[in-house]
Amino acid sequence: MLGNAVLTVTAKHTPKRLPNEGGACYHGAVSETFAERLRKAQQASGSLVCVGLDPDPAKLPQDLGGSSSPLYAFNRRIVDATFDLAAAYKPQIAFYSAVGAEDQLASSIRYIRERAPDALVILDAKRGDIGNTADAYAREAFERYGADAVTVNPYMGTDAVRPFLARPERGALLLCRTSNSGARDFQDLCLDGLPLYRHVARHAASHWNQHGNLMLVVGATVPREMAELRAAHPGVPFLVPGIGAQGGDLEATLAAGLDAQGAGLLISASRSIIYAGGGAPAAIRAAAAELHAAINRERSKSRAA
Ligand code: OMP
Repeated sequence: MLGNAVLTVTAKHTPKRLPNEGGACYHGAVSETFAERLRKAQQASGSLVCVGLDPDPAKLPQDLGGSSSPLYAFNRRIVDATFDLAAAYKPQIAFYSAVGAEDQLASSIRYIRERAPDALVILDAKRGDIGNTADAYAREAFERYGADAVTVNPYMGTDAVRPFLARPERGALLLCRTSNSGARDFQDLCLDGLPLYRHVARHAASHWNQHGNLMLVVGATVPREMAELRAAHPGVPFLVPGIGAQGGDLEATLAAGLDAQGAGLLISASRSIIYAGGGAPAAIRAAAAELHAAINRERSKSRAA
């Protein structure tokens, strides 16, 4: 029973393979690839923490109520409190566009560049549309906002992801097995003996990763699925949301997802860090420091084992 849901089905097939050149092509030499940027961000900070910048206007710290740019002011506070603890920041675009605050998103990204120049900026926008629209979305993420990477929904296939992968110095983070409860509705469906999310990972790794600039999004709420994905794709880095407010198991996540070098993950948390102690700077820092320390304890154990 579909109720009033609308399913959109198109008649055309998308090409099976990603051409070497195409879509929003990268022109010229690359000074640093996305894979190198990721490694550098993790090494410079000694951290796998990604701080999610999801500022809900209804939950802003009271002392920022009088600011003319409250989202930006809050993000500055978060970045000041965490700049030496985070390998990445991940603003979720909806929190800005919903209130017409794209300018505050752009200012926040500029501030991250000043305060934490090695940290990655991941624009969480979960894009994915036909080729020319996807191309515009890629320009929005990489040119308008200057993000290092963007989250992408691969459901529409090759032409929908191609523009996000065409620049070797920028990354595409593909939704694979997401953290939410509804993920099982489709992502876990079995097809030719494998769940759909394993097909996404396999196709992405074998057809879409020519520039090594792809990560898979795998939730901390599903460590068993993460372990399967790590075994099948030992060299692909994962973005891992679901720690903190969603109740993901950090220890199980690290056991499942760390790669042979004790890295290969960005562990993302938003609400549990930014609203700690009502958004007081010391509490934000303490929450990020606790996550950072807990991750690094497990990494040391895994290296010693
Ligand atoms: P917290 O639950 O507050 O840590 O926020 C999680 C953030 O990660 C939100 O911005 C979500 O949109 C995002 N997210 C998930 O929660 N689950 C996923 O599977 C994927 C994402 C994402 O792509 O970032």
